[in-house]
Amino acid sequence: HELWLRYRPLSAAGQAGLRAVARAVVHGGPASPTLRAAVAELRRGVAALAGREPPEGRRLVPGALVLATPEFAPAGLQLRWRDLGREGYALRRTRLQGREVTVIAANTDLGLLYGSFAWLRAAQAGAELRRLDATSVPKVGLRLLNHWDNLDRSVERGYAGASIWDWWKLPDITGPRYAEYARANASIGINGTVLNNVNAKAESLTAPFLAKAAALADVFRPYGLKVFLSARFSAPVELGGLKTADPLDPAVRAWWRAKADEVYRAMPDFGGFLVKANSEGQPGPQDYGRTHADGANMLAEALAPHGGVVLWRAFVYAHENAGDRAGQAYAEFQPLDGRFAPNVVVQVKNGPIDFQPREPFHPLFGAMPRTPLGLELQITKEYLGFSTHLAYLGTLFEEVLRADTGHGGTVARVVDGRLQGQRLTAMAGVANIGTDRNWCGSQFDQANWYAFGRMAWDPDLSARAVAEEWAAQTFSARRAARDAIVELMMGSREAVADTMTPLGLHHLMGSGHHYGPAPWVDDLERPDWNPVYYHRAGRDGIGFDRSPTGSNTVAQYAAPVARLWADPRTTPPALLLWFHHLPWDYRMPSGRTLWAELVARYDAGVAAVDDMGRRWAALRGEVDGERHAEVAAYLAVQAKEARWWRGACLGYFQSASSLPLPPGVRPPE
Ligand code: GCW
Repeated sequence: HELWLRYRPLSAAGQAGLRAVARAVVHGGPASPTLRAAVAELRRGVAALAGREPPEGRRLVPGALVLATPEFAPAGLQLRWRDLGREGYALRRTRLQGREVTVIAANTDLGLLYGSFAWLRAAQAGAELRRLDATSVPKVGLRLLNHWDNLDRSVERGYAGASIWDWWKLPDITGPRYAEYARANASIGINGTVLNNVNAKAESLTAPFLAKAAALADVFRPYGLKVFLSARFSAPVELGGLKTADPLDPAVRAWWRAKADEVYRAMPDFGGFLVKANSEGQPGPQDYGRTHADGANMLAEALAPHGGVVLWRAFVYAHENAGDRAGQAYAEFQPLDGRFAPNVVVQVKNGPIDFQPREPFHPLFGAMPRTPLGLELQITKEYLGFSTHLAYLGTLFEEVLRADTGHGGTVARVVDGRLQGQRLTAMAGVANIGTDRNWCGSQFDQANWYAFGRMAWDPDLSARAVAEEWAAQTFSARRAARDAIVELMMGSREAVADTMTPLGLHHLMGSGHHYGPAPWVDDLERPDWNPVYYHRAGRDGIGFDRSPTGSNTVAQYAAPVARLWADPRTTPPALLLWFHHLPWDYRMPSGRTLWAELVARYDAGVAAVDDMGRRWAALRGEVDGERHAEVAAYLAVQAKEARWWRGACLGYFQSASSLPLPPGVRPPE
């Protein structure tokens, strides 16, 4: 339960090397709580890694770790402070006043804390600490966890126990766990957290709950973690007794202004509101004939005097707008480009449907150049086998961040603001954290929290580099073992995509819970909840036609992308059935028919999961027995369920295609 902050002892040589560069932790004091956290982390980390705790001091002794800010910069230190911004840091081995020291430098104490964690990371990665010269500044401003935690401590799409927010005992009892949570977030650069579910209850904005949130904010503050809240759009009616929540109504606007003032009295550094409006039955401005911009701007006006932001979600769909669900967010939001107040971020899920094992990137990225667009990723694995299946999501995050939008740059460049000159930038990850002893429901799910934080700080980090860091800190710094774990992680998400929804299929999961196969379901109250709506399998073929002959939502992409994906011949096989409805005998690039390819992909999924099990078994002895056994047990479940998926999907699709299984393929058990 120490997550990636285990600080296991280094080898004897490593320990000697580390001691030599960490003889003391030197700072200028008087120490703020944040600086105290940095000093404590360095001392604790070195003590555990090197077996000796460095003393804290003020004198520049040889081999010191020096925490420097512009106010406390040892004579002789030359740095381009301005380049470090508010949260960045520099790590530099240098000679100061005739002594070899390591400087961790930043403009703020929070930068020092981030730098301290980075230095400890480098120490564990076996970096050459005597030649350190690195600078890092976060590329994205708001790096947020979104908890879908309810006030009764249930967690929507949470698979790691109950909510860690013990609302009943707050605000008086804050326990050690909240500080551990904040510390873990700081270690990977996460600087904000939305405490409650986007399917929000108005109660979360009442005085008693604000006091509870404020108690958490007090614990989080030293770690640079700001509190945000999900706001229910109709709160003025539910809490304020108003007749309407119309965003253009002066009384409604006044209510929100007063509410914002109250929130900031409780939490002077409150981050802002996250809002899900007019989506899946949630109230919103469209209930009053207004637009998303009208709603967001009203809240923005209330928060602006305090420096708060509105994160307004673009995850909207309603079955009244019959047609292709994948096109609704673009249709509602793109025309509003340029109409949002400057402190509004439109928060867009990575893909146009809903956190599937694979989706194309969302067509809004790049298409709203005058609006800050935040990227919302899901860390919790709602559609990827909950916490029982192993799927490292770093590769999924990397795939969307590196996707070329066709608007002149990648999704990463839109999100970090560089492509379109945005200064307000955000990445959000739907948290997978709960009361389970391992925090996340499984050992490997911790990697997804880790990867989200690291890639929000730097969207250009590779999934592999992040997996290497995580595996070394979490399991083993021994190169061979680490690499074997990384290999297993790198293929794991593809294995899940093949197991469940290969070739661009999507939303075949059991209704409601989203676990396990249910491609046959066709009787839910909303057509766009039925798997049959998405796969459209029949005698004639399979897939959702989003090309010009179908819903044509492919046209929402920039021309270079739309042109490629409008034609099955130039659509990557991994997205083929997302954009096209094709006959079963369609010839794939592999030379197989589509039907044979589908069978081959489901087989590949099973084989990959079996292979993960074998690779993990070979690591026995490299990983402590308890965690080894736990992961092995989970992988056995996954192997069983990969067969369940293959059998159910191929059996069902065969009933639709009426084709025999391709020669040489055994019927699924
Ligand atoms: O599809 C969904 C999930 C819902 C979730 C929604 C959303 C919070 O199944 O549980 O609600 O996405 O993102 O708003």
